[in-house]
Amino acid sequence: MPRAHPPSRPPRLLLINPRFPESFWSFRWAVDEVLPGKRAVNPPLGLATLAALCPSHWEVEIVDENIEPMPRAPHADIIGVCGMGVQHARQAELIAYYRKRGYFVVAGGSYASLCPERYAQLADTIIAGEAEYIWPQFCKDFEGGVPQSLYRETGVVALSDSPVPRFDLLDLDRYTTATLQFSRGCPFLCEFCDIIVMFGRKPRYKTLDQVERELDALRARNVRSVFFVDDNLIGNKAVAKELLRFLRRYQERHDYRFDFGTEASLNMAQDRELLELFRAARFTWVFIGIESPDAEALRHTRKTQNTHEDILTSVRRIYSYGIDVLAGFIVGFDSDTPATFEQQYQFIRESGIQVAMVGLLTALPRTPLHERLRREGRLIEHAECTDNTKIGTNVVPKRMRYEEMLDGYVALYRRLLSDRAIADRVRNKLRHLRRPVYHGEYGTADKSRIVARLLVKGILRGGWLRLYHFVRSLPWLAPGKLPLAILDWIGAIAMRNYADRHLVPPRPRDAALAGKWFASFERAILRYLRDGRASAELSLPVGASPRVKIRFTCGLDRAFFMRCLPLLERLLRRSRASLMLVVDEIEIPRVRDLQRLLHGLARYGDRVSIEISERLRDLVAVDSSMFHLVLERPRGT
Ligand code: B12
Ligand code: SF4
Repeated sequence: MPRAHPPSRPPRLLLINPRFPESFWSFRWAVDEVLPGKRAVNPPLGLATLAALCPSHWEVEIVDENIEPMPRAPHADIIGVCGMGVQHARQAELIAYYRKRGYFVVAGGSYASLCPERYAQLADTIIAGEAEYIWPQFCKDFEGGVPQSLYRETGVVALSDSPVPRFDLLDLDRYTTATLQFSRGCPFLCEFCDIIVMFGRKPRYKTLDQVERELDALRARNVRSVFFVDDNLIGNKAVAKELLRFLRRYQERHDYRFDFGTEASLNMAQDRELLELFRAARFTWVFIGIESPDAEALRHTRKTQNTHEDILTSVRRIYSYGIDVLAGFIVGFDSDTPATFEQQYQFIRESGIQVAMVGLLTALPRTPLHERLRREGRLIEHAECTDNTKIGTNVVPKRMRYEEMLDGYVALYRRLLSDRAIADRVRNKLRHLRRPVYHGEYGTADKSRIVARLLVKGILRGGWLRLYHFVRSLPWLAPGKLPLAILDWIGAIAMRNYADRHLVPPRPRDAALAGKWFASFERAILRYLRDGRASAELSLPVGASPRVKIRFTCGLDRAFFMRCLPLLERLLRRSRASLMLVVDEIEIPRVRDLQRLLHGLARYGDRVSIEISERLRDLVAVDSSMFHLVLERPRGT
């Protein structure tokens, strides 16, 4: 298809959500091992909204690479790829791949909105900002054969103009929770926040009619759990109360069909009417940016809304309405010292907050924090800063050394995710959380399956000590609280599992183990190595886990693949090594053997990259939602 020319039939648009690198928010262990039939936490709501903004005669499809493979040669004229900062590398890879194959490629989403200049060399068109007005303009221009390279929203989008997202294009059964957005923007002034840069400080709202239509659409798709992805649902309390009253009536009419959750600021705790309404509408949890128990740090970062009352008192008041609290915490504020870690630990433990997302202070582009740190010479210009829960940031702390901050951060997580601390938090929460709104959104059969999996794969695998802490944390005399305790353990073990794999320095024993393993691997496939049918390399980079690269070429037989599988599996099971498989040339009958090999390695997919020659790409099916399927090296990255 010629780029930028109008097709003779209605355009076909494919929208792609690139694979996320794993983070705490992936809750990988819970999704893979415990929750029946799920592949990811939330669907790409931005893409479903964009799909609804297309002219009605356009054919639109959505592919979420977090639950299904990316298509190699889709029937599409335009490909739109979204992305947060954490997805940028994969987003860029996908854009380059599709562009090279002649598709017209558009980039959009959170990161393109915040820094469109990073896409200038990558995409044919960039959509920067909310898409409600600029996307229809692009569609018109595309059909007219004159698409521009950049569409930037500079005005204010009225959310009453936002359509009901095309939920029908999403496979909602594969996600733990569906999403819906009521408002954008937040009235507060937190110095590090990019939300107010992107969406402004005057919250904008959809109408209740729109919310009703979206809920009806979700109900029609059998959804039970809904996350209101507002930046701050109570940005305007009067409007929030109206919404909650509406939701209460909606739930009454529909037999309390939904469990809701949302993000809100801590000042919700000081309004009892609001809390009562949250409870009545059946909000089971709320995510709050607490950031720090230290008032000085909060004042410095201009988060003064958290300083009106003792934070523990606020959290416990929310609990007293039966609503669970998930929270974000930050270390690295200007007033933070090495003593801050202990203070954060004690606060999180006492508050009983189980899903405590602790992140390092990160300066996102265009935020006031970014400007200030640059002025002060405390910005590490090219440091990776798209995931604040990784070990590393672009901020130079003021009252501790950078390394001290990283060490303290990792140690804080290790303490929080010990079996004892998990159990202490369950108990500390349930002591104050009376009459929980949450009863578990699954049916009886699924509930038993979930508990059985948690016990076998999570609790017993953790040994006797974990079993002991699990048992002592359960509310034996208050069975109504049991589902929440179970949910907390699932979330905590998922976070622990992530931390065990990602928040640890490379283990010297991995290098030793990989060295030994490699020698025996070479022996096992010696004859293939000798005549050049395969090659294998081991690298032991300083400060990183071992890497093994295997190249397959012509002349391999089935025995080779059968020999490789148990050996590779052993390497991945016993160490944190990563594996790169390069498939240059293999004969057609060997494709099935390769496929079997991949099937056997799927459970370690997050550490396995696969590069396949152009000729074989259409013959070997690689599920890019499981493995990292290497595409083109993108231009400009
Ligand atoms: C829901 C949400 C999540 C969910 C679900 C994510 C998902 N699958 O989509 C969860 C909780 C899993 C999540 C996790 C994370 N998140 Co988040 N998340 C959000 C939140 C609150 C809402 C996003 C949303 O659905 N909005 C509703 C839709 C309708 O709006 P939209 O996405 O902005 O889309 C509009 C336009 O951008 C455009 N558009 C969207 N896509 C596309 C694509 C194309 C081709 C085009 C043309 C246009 C277009 O059209 C839409 C309509 O106007 C935002 C905050 C926010 N307000 O954006 C943060 C946000 C996107 N998350 C963020 C971050 C950092 C993360 C994490 C990295 C946090 C962490 N440290 O772990 C993780 C990483 C993800 C992971 N590993 O799973 C940042 C991203 C920063 C950035 N600019 O890149 C945000 C902006 C929050 C913040 N304060 O900074 N997140
Ligand atoms: S309360 Fe949250 S969304 Fe609002 S400005 Fe602060 S960090 Fe941003």
